[in-house]
Amino acid sequence: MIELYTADTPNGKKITILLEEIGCDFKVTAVDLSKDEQFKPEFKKISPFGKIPVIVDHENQESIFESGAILMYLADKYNKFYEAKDRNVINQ
Ligand SMILES: N[C@@H](CCC(=O)N[C@@H](CS)C(=O)NCC(=O)O)C(=O)O
Repeated sequence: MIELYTADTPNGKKITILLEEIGCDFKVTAVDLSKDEQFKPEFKKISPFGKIPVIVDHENQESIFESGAILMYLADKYNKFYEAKDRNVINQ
């Protein structure tokens, strides 16, 4: 299961959109930026720059930050929307 730490921002929403389109099991954990929750030491263990979005893949305990890196990880893991032959174009 994927856990998404996010807030109501475009960078956060783009991960939710991909997770919905993939149709995989995921859980959302809200991070309240207005309360500086992104700077809590516990959160900074998975997001060293204190930013959302971040995911934790509970299948392998891997955590990933940076929305582009998250999109690539998820598309690769679930083998959707990320054809090997089109990757350079998609990455742009
Ligand atoms: N390049 C990063 C940007 C992440 C980012 O700027 N996140 C913002 C919300 S969209 C954030 O966490 N802001 C809180 C802060 O800077 O304190 C990405 O694409 O994930």
